[in-house]
Amino acid sequence: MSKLLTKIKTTVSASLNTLNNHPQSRLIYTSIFILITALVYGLASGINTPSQQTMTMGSSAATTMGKSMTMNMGKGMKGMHMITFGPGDSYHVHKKADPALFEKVSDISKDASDIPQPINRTHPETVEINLVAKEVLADIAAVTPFHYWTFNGTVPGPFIRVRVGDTIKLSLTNDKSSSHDHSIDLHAVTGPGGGAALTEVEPGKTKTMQFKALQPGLFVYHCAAGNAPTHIALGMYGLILVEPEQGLPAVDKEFYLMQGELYTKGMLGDRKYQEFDGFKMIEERPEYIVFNGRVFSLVDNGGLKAKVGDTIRLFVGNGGVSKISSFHIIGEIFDKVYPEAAIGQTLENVQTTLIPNGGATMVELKLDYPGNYVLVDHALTRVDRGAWGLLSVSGDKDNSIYSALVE
Ligand SMILES: [Cu+2]
Repeated sequence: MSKLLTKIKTTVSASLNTLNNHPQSRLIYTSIFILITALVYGLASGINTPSQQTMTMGSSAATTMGKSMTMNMGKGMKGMHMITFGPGDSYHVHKKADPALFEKVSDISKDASDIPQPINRTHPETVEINLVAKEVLADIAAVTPFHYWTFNGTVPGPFIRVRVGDTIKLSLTNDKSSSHDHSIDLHAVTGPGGGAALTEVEPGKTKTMQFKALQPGLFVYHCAAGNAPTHIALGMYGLILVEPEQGLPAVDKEFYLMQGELYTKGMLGDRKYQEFDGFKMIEERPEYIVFNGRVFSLVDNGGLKAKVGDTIRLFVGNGGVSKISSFHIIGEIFDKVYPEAAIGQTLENVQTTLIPNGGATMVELKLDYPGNYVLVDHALTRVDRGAWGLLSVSGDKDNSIYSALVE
């Protein structure tokens, strides 16, 4: 490489000697020399050992920050893996999956009312749960299809309801159309990995595990196949309620919602197919922050509906993978909060409650006044990214509670 540079320098110097009396031409030749030298050094630094190459990724996140991502392309490795320092598989780029290969789902969002009935029995039982890991194509927003990875075709996955002391036999089938292995880690499990290693399953196969629900609470479950945050960010999460022995207090209605983030190559609002952006994910810069999988999932037909006098309970989880939710209902106060969904001591008269990533909360409230109440993550710019829904309450107004004063 140094011989090449010497030759270039000699050639340029010879040319400069003949142009001694032409300062403008000298300037041009000097500029050309600097440019060629920079190019040669650039090429030289790109030639590394076969096991490692430095690549500038096409991600807007990476290029905006002027970074280059070092990718391990070692012999025998599948695809390209980002060099990271976690215990599991790092974020990696596979050959692009063709979106046309996956089933198109008209609505990715889980119905917030789709919750099993409270458990009435007073003794533990063995409960069988069957889940399907299914990759689908669905809209994040109008004309914005995305390749979601799900449990049972919705985000979040099914609400699972068992009782403390129950033995759960859980089967996870990975749909044969899947592009990846999948698994399930339930935070209700006591045992290393929460079930992940026992259930990691290839496309077209089923694995079954058994666990005992030792403690009551409302727990997140999620896929933990590598790279786990990728599988979660693509939609593989849900909630499992382990009821205490005496059950939860009776309410008129229960609802199920989960906040989650979507990391897309395009910007918020881009109306075309969106590829997943793992670099935005590792930088914790989601484009969309939503409830139940997509924008407007809890609005119009998907909105929560109740009437004045009802007592309601909301099971609210946070799939994340990065943002803590500051859950709030505009114009309401939570009568009771089970902080972090712990079943034990509750808080009363709470305005906003935190939901950690991979965590949940339960809130209860009696509805006293009709109208539309907006559910939000009170980090309010997230509302513009989709993090809101509606609780519509029908019934008669009590002006002593809330009314305009005419002057
Ligand atoms: Cu998965």
